[in-house]
Amino acid sequence: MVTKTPKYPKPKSPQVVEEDANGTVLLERRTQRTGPPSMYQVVMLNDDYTPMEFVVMVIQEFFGKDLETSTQIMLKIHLDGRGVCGVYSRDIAATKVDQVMDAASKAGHPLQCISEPVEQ
Ligand code: TYC
Repeated sequence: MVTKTPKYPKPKSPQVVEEDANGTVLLERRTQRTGPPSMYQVVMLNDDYTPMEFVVMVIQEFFGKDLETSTQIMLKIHLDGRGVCGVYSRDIAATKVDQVMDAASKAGHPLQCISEPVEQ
């Protein structure tokens, strides 16, 4: 099979072409966004029952934060209702959520954790 190489370069991003009433052609360059977002944040939610020490331990163990950082994140969740524990690819974020939820339910705590796409 013969494949021809195009003689002109492909546009770097799609262009929207419009023509106004005077016949003027308008080109607009837009950044191409296809596919799902690439990074996800793991967000822990506050509740009234999970002990603070347990939350700090979970953040240290599953998100690799030191004691001081984990304590700060826990206090932010306690005060604001939610806090980001880490940012990962979609699969790793989902695994972190599973690990946290599993550890919490085994310990009998209602701690909740979710993952969500990072706002771009
Ligand atoms: N609010 C809980 C308490 O006062 C502590 C807590 C912090 C619970 C963070 C969950 O994600 C959480 N014991």
